[in-house]
Amino acid sequence: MAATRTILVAVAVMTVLSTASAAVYNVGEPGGAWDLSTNYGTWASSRNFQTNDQIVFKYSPQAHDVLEVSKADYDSCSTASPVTTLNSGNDVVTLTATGTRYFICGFPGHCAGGMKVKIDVMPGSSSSSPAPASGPSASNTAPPTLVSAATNVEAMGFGLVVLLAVAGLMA
Ligand code: CU1
Repeated sequence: MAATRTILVAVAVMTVLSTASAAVYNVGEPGGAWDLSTNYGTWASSRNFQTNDQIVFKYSPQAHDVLEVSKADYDSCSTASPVTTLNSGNDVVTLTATGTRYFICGFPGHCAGGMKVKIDVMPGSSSSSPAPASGPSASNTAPPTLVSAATNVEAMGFGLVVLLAVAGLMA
């Protein structure tokens, strides 16, 4: 029984560690939303996005949508080949990996009018390695970080299996 309790505590600690750093950001808030009047450069630069955080685009689907695009399409406001198209009006995007992600509005003229946001995703604080201070050129550090993110996901999955096994034993 003591062993069971130890496992439960370990699982609880692991769960807390793996979720403590996740944050949810409503794009443009406070003071704005996913609209034509928010300066997203200012909005994004004052926030520190980390892996496992979520960003939420809230808007009227009749007025806007959200396209995730490549850097080139972001720069040129091209809507021709989006990576992903979101149009629910309440779109949740989980920042699963480090790197930069690019989002624009696909409605004619809206991207050129300022509806474009780029999200630089840094390693989460649950990672044991310190966040690189290199900023925009951080893309060359992506491979090791991706490995560590995968390990975290595996650890979470393992924790879940242990929890289920313990629950089975106790039932
Ligand atoms: Cu729009």
